[in-house]
Amino acid sequence: MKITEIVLTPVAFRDPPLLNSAGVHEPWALRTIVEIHTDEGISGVGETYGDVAHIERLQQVIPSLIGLDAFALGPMHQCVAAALEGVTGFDTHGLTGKFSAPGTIDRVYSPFEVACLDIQGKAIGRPVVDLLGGAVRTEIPYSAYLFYKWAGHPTSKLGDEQPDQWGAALDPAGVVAQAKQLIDEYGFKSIKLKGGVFPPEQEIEAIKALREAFPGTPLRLDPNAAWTPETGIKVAQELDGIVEYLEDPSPEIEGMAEVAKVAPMPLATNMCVVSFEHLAPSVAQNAVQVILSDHHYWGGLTRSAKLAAICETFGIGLSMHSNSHLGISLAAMTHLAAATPNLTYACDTHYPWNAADDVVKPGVLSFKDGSLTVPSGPGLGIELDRDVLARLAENYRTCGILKRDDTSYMQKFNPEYEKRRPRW
Ligand code: GKR
Ligand code: MG
Repeated sequence: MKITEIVLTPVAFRDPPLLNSAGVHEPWALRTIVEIHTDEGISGVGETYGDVAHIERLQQVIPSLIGLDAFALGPMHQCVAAALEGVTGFDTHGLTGKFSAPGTIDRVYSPFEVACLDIQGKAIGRPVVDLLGGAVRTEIPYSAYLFYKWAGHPTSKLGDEQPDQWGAALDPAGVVAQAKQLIDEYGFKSIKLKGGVFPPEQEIEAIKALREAFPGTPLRLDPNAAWTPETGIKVAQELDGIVEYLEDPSPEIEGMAEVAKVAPMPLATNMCVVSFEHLAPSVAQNAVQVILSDHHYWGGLTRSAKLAAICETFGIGLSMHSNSHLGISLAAMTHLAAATPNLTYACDTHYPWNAADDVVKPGVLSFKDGSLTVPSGPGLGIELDRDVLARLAENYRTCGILKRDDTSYMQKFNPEYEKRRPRW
């Protein structure tokens, strides 16, 4: 089954003003929808980042993929590597770690791999989860992903924003109210708070308020490396017995290792271990005890399964990371989670923040009790909504954003703001 055509459609969708240690989300989030067509009339879809540098890399490899067999994933990875030869790594929109050349290859390869798995599943009439070894679970739990946020996007200055459907969350009461809203709507049974926005004492208070409001619900805090190891150790001690893991308290493998020596809970990361070459130094220093996998940069679903095997070998826990995304990614994450026995934590998802603009036709991806049922249709089991895709492609053409830049957007309203990691 030969690949005859690959179509990239960059899209932009509405995004609320979510705060993090690099600034604040802009009004539009970017993604790229990848469609692969074959000579047998079967097509598949994938979803990946929408930053312009990434789109250029995708374009650069497409000519070498035309004519490949849609089942030939190994050769496809080699073709991507060859097409990117000489390309050095680049940062991925400021929040996750630095990508070396091997990491960049996996990141570019991923959406093509997912689209081919969609094709393979359709060709044999089986869901993608069956291509990954079969479902060890059919209900996939996700966590309520809370963010400090402004009431809405400012129009000209901070303070003049029109509240969106979630309103502001800038203190413990606002964070608890947001958790209630998300849990009422989706039924989530775990909670993650994105931190690194306010001084650590305030974020500890927010976590304690969540603990009081939701006794027994697993909690996590992720400041995206906003703290020095010294601060990370203090926060870890304060949150002993309160969080199931502490995510990326401090920068780099060395910083995490320093915190891990003392922290009473496991440390998790999606920042300092982001490609296969980071695993050996991290294991050697026992820097992290949980890795947040993410098929968008670990090389698709099949290479994420390899990561899972390595984690199992070294006794490292496995969770799942997310960025602003649409339903194609959510479907792929759900198939992967269903096939990964040692993925024992509820997965992260930004989906509730962006669900109103999904390119996937409604029905298949609906949360019940905080979980998604793995789609049972062939391939990813989802269908693209062409009208929405056209609308989001038009947004991309007119929104004027070419790469995610949370820091510059924050500086528009707060010119003194500087991105600093660690900050406290
Ligand atoms: O969307 O602001 C955000 C998050 O901070 C995201 O960019 C992170 O990559 O969710 C991510 C994380 O867990 O670090
Ligand atoms: Mg994180």
